[in-house]
Amino acid sequence: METTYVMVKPDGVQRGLVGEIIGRFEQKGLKLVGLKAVVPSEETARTHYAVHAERPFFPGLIKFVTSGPVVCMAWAGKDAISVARNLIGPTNGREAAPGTIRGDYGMDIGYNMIHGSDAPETAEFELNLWFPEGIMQWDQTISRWFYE
Ligand code: IDP
Ligand code: MG
Repeated sequence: METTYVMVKPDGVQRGLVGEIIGRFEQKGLKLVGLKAVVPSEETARTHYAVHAERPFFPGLIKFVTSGPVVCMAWAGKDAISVARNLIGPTNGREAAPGTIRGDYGMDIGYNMIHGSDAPETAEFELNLWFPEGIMQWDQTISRWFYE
């Protein structure tokens, strides 16, 4: 079992896509183990995207992601990191396949509505960053109908 960090970015919140996005993860069979909305501090945003600090789009990305509320989520399940990335789709919405979140709702690289951790190490780092209080442990009784 893995846990991944997923975040609806300010454009997704502004566009009223929070319910739609959460619904996709629920219907897929992932288990919700963390959920909150925050307006990110500049420090948290810079730490989250530190790997991109030298890229030309970095200042704009930090301005964008701190511009309003984001919805922070932790989702658990078998291979949750890749399952979530597959639901999200590639970075550029114009190139993302229909059926993915970015493919269905996005038209750009920067405004792509949602973040998902890309590896176990980044998931752990991001979960600690956004959920320092920890995430939930609970028994999802329906999970036996998702896994053989
Ligand atoms: P990912 O979110 O699909 O993992 P990354 O390459 O890790 O994509 O980039 C992180 C985020 O930075 C993207 O989701 C997007 O919001 C933003 N970003 C990446 N490349 C560009 C760009 O060329 N212009 C503007 N924003 C970008
Ligand atoms: Mg990335």
